[in-house]
Amino acid sequence: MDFKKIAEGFGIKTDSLMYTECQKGHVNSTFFVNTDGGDSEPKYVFQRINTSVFKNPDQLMSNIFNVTSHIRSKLLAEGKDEKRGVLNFIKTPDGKYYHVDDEGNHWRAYHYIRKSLSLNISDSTELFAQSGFAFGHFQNQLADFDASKLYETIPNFHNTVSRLNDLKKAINNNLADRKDIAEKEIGFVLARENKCSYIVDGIKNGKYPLRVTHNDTKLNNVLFDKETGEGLCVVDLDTVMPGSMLYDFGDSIRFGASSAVEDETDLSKVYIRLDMFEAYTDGFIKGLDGAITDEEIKAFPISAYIITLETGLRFLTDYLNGDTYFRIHRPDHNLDRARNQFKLVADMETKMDEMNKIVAKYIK
Ligand code: GN1
Ligand code: MG
Repeated sequence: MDFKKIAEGFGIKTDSLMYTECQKGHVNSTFFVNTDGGDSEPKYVFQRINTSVFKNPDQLMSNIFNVTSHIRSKLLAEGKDEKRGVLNFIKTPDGKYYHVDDEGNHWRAYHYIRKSLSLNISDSTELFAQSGFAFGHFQNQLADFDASKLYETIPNFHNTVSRLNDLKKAINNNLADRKDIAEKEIGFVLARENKCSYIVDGIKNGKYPLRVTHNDTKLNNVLFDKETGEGLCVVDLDTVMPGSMLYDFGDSIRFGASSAVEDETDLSKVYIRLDMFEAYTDGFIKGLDGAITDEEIKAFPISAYIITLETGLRFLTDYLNGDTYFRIHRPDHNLDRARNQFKLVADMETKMDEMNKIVAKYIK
């Protein structure tokens, strides 16, 4: 890939360009780009959009520009630093949201937020509470955003029932001939299929309101201030769509309240940390600043359970299909990830009462 040419695609002219690849995402490819020479911080982030997942880059980027400009105007009105509180995307010289290179790859670019860091795992309850605040606040900033302006970038993204149906299809098709290897994991999901409709039904019957949600609230999608540890900015806006806040809560817990990283293979190290669960609950509710109902709070524990089950069964589906969706770094990576998520699910089953007790403190 010719990064200098890609930079030029965004009107960035430079003699010295260095880049490193970020290893965190499973879908797009992300590169930190330095144009100053030497060993200073990166200046830009370039991302190659995975167009087999995000099939309509125009709609995807239109969402992102609309959402970020909405948040920017909020920050400006509050007198906050809009350079660090929201991602600033760069348009091409002819006003486009992305650049297509000679090989047909779609690229977007934004300014790197200086003195920031992102984490795959943290032991700190304070930091995790900060991430909860950041995601809650993000939702709050978008509470008056006109949802009809948003395209659905991936239909049925958190529809756990349709995810379950995809798994059933993958079991039937057995494309990669791995059904027998994953027999135990398949059985684990099928024994819990009646749980999958909980949030979907709650949305359908009006128990949980539709809100503009982030939908991919992993700890590593919040940037922290390197010096103060304050949650600065929410990133990875590809899946901002109308949904339930329960998706956002649940996904944060499955990732950040786990005692281990998502692909840890020593399952004895994988369990849900209740102190982290409590810290996130507190930060998230504070960030939402009242924009939440008691019914939603009540469903926090079950949402963590369902989103963990959903993510595990998505990894399992991809394993059965031959690893065509999530980027893998070793053979059986998706099976390892699925096993890890199912260990968390099983652990949450034993801790449901304690989680319910924690959230009960927040219900009026
Ligand atoms: C993917 O690309 P990344 O790492 O932000 C996935 C999420 C999953 C997550 C599991 C668009 O997120 O839904 O929860 O992997 N994103 C998409 O780590 O499918
Ligand atoms: Mg993502």
